Amino acid sequence: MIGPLETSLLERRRQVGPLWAVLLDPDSLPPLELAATAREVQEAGADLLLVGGSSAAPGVFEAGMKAIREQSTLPVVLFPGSYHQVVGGAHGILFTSLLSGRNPQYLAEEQVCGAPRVLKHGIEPIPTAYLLIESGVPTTVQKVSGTQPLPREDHERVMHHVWAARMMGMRWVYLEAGSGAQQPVPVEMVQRVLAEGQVNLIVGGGLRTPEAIRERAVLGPTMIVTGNVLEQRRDPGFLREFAQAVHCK
Ligand code: 1GP
Repeated sequence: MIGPLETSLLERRRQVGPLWAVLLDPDSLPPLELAATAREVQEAGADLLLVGGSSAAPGVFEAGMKAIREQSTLPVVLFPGSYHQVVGGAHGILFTSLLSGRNPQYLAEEQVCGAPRVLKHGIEPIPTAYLLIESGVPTTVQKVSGTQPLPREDHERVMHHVWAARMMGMRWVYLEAGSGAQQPVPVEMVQRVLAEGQVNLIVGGGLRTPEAIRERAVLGPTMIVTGNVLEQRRDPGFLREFAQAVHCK
């Protein structure tokens, strides 16, 4: 069933073009920095915030979430690396399965552990197939998950995963090159998934320039995710350029 958050995201997508999601990692930034980044990207035109990381000491996500919610009115969507990161205060969660891999922990075990926490905190789940795409050098998600990415040239195999995801009821597919990826997801792959996938498409990983974003955004995905680059540079002009690049209709 589609919930109110998903409905409002899709409505905004119709209004502004692809949505710009900024990934904030409470493992990398202290609460004050998270809050400042959340405020600044909202002012620059971000549409939602993703909160996630690949590890977390107890309490880190709770503190980060509280700081972000105090400084931003944007929808906050969890994008957890493990079920420990499912904390209260979020509007929604990308309830992902790492479908490109064959590690049962990330295909189903984390989800089984996370489900009661999602219910307890009243967070809206957005069923999402997470597909890791080869991007040059091994990425953190590849190492942490102990899975191999899908080859970047094998678009047919990627489509098989997209179709399987849809047939399993996942309405969203995240094509992920990995945080800090050397090469983002290929433009041609984005094009093919949009043409034949019939899913809401999220594209992220290694998008460091407005040009790289625009090339993919013009094709019409539902959402573009940036993370790393804004932890390094976030002056207002640069942030606005990102927003404009994503929102090209
Ligand atoms: C990672 O796709 C996101 O899950 C964002 O990647 O940090 O490279 O922007 P970057």
